[in-house]
Amino acid sequence: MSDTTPAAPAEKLTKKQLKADHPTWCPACGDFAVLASFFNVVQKLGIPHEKIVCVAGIGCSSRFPYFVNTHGIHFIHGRALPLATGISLSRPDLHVFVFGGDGDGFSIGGNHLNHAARKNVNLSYVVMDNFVYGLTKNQTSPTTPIGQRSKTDPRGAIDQPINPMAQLVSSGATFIARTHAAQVKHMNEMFERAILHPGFAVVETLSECTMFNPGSFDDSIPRKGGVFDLVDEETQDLESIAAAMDLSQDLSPGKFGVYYETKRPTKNDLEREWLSDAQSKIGGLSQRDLLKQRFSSMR
Ligand SMILES: Cc1ncc(C[n+]2csc(CCOP(=O)(O)OP(=O)(O)O)c2C)c(N)n1
Ligand code: SF4
Ligand SMILES: [Mg+2]
Repeated sequence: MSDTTPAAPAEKLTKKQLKADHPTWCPACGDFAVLASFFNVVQKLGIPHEKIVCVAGIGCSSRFPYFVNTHGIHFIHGRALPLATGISLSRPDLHVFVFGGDGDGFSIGGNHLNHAARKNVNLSYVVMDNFVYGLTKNQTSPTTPIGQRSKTDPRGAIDQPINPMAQLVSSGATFIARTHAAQVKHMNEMFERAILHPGFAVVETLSECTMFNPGSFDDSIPRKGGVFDLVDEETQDLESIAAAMDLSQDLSPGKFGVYYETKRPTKNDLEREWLSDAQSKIGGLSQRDLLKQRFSSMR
């Protein structure tokens, strides 16, 4: 949650104002629903238009910033989080969103994910997980199930996939939820809670790649014979890492909802505190001079 969320804007933001280019995703790609949900929730919360920043790496899902009319950056594959961290720390008045895929977030960007999460950088991160590299036309991703065929594993994936929820729980993120692009109401609710959370909030969103992995998430779509099983927040201890880890052990299709939610000082707050403390001790140096002094002491 940024310092300005959910400040009431002077005028209600419309979808027309938020929309940019027509998305170039394939027909029925799950990412369309994620985009629609983003529009809904941002409008509902009344985040001021000029305070929204969308950052992404590379991938079909990472094309997100092109399709929204906000500040935005389409950055290097796997590097959206470090860039977004800099934006969040230097401009606490902005609400920073990061969008990307399973490859961008858990493969090439996996290490950045761990560090942005443990530092509790104030931002909202949506991983659109389709169990495949979509943009590069069907390679095995870190979440591809064993046995699933792709161009890199024509006889079926042989490597143990990562468990995204277990990885997120162990990363130190302070808000972790799981949703499904075909369950719009639930996805809206998860995004809204993530946006309102102060700190590193991540929503793992199953988003079907209709081109290279059709039907992949049918087992959690009731109208296709699946089960959409929700986390029972009456009985689940949302502040327990152990309970969240337990939940994450079975993701086939597993539970949907908030796995973990806690309050911990953000890096933004801690750094701001450190800076003003240092400034008052050293006699009103600017942040830039303070930084220069730090660097020269390291020579
Ligand atoms: C440094 C670097 N390595 C590899 C690539 C090629 N590449 C582009 S997108 C991508 C994977 C995309 O998969 P994912 O993040 O799951 O997004 P999706 O397309 O499935 O939404 C890869 C390997 C690249 N652009 N840059
Ligand atoms: S290739 Fe897959 S992920 Fe990419 S736009 Fe098409 S359906 Fe969506
Ligand atoms: Mg993918």
